Amino acid sequence: MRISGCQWNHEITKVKTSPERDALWNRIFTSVPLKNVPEDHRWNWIGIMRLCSQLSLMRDILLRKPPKVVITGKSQTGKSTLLKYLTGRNLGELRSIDAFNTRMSLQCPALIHFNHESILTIDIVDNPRQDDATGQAKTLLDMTLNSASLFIVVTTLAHVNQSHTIQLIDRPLRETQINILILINQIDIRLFEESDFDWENDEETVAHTKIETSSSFSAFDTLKILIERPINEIKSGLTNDQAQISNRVTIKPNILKHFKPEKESNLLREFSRLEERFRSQLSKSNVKTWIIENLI
Ligand SMILES: Nc1nc2c(ncn2[C@@H]2O[C@H](COP(=O)(O)OP(=O)(O)OP(=O)(O)O)[C@@H](O)[C@H]2O)c(=O)[nH]1
Ligand SMILES: [Mg+2]
Repeated sequence: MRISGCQWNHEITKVKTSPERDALWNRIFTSVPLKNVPEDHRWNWIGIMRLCSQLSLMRDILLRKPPKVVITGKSQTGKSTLLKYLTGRNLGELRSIDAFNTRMSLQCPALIHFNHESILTIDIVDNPRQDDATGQAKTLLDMTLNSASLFIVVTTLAHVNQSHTIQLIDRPLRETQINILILINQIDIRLFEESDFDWENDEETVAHTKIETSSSFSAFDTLKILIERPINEIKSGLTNDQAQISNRVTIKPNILKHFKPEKESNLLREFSRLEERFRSQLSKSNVKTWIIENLI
């Protein structure tokens, strides 16, 4: 980067002929090591300097405009919770006081670490719920979708059907090339309803109960059954080309932030302890992995 910023770099990378090159070389480089570079190696050096300039330019472009990841979905599905996870920013202070809803589109930078030492800089946009009657949220979404690199729709199993999800991804699927993640969030809520553990016990007892390895309840299998219907509904509800859908649309179940009560937390820990595949399928880090896979 320092090489590309030097005045001499601009001059030497413009030369066309060998005599021009050597005249400039001898004038610019008056000290070792560049002063002593033999004439037949000088074009190689100039090639490296040109590369440095190009890399520096690319870096500037990337720094000025990080890829934009746009989050949307219905009310209270976990959009702002996802923004907080990705950016570390809690935007709760920007909510209205009487209702806990996000009221405007908010853009925040996020650093995604990958391959141990690499960092990807992105902008995350959190949108207001897409189920208000004013149409304002839709306009905001249209604006933020402009120049978006990735699109995330957060939904849950609480909705009677997934027609809102289908509506939300229909346009970006038809009018853009961007890839889409549908996050089926708050899986914990339905999972607890499905599990048949003894809820009559007092909090304290349940919080320390261990599930027997021999228990017939499989959180992983239950999860598979729970998400089967919404996944099929989304896939069959989309009218776009099926190959496009399978290339561009990913559907993942998730738990972004589970219940506070001790007994639910304990149960979730137990499910994860008994079935590693359950834990890995619901891990929040899957969202980061998807972002990296789709941007790099
Ligand atoms: N149980 C459970 N609660 C969750 C999960 N993810 C988020 N929540 C909770 O769900 C509530 C709504 O989350 P938000 O992130 O504010 O939802 P939102 O989609 O931004 O809501 P709006 O801005 O109103 O559209 C909060 O109380 C979260 O703590 C989850 O995976 N499980
Ligand atoms: Mg919100």
